[in-house]
Amino acid sequence: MKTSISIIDEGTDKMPFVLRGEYENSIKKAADLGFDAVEMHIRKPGIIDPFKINDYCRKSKIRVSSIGTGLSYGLDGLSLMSSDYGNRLKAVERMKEYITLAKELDAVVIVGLIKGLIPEKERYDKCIELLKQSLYKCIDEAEKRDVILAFEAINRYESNFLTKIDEMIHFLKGFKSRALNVHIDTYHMNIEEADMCESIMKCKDMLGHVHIADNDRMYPGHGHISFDKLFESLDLIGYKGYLAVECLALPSPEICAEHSIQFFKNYKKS
Ligand code: LER
Ligand code: MN
Repeated sequence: MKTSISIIDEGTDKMPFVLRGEYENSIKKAADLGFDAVEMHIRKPGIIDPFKINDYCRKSKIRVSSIGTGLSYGLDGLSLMSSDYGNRLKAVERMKEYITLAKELDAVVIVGLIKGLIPEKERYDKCIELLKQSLYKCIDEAEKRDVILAFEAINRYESNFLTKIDEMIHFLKGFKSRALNVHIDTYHMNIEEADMCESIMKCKDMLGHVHIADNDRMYPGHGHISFDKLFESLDLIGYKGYLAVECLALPSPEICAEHSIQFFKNYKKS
């Protein structure tokens, strides 16, 4: 079981990212707590120096598991399916920057809200076509650089399509690309999936990344998700990637991070 924890430079209380502040400090904090990696949520990948990040990681003997891209949608409004050509182009360019950075950091790139949302009154098939056009460009870049794009199934209250794992698998298979993987998040699964273990089994050979949060989006162990069963299913499909804690930083980032690593340690012992 490889563990990771989400980090962000500047975040609001509502964002489900744990350690906050300068990446350098969070990387050290995560390593001191015993995490194997950090998941970096980044707004502007173009201004991040990968050599510095790799240096911080080397000093602390920790890795970067994944790069979160949602801030480009949430803060900059970029959408890979925008009906505005300029916006779509910027979203693709931003994705290419994430992919370039991910190559340097040996991390997967998460594709979640940057896919965009289908606007009310807009035709589903038109939006999906726009998304596909953008994705073909991202896939080219990802394949060229050998970077995995991990597509997150996000629950119906935050997204309005590809909310279920089944739908996501079907969508991704259509591209026939080795660069595309499914990304599951236990918080979203608890809302969308009838049987979370069964859904994990369906991801065999296609699972690229896992987010861990309890049903109330607090740290694992706070709510009622049966993580041991989910971890067994991940073992059964041979998942070798990271379990990245992405949850509300409550009651405080530090307490949340401590509870999370303790949760993983207790699981390993049992
Ligand atoms: C991002 O990974 C996520 O899970 C979404 O709910 C956006 O915050
Ligand atoms: Mn998530």
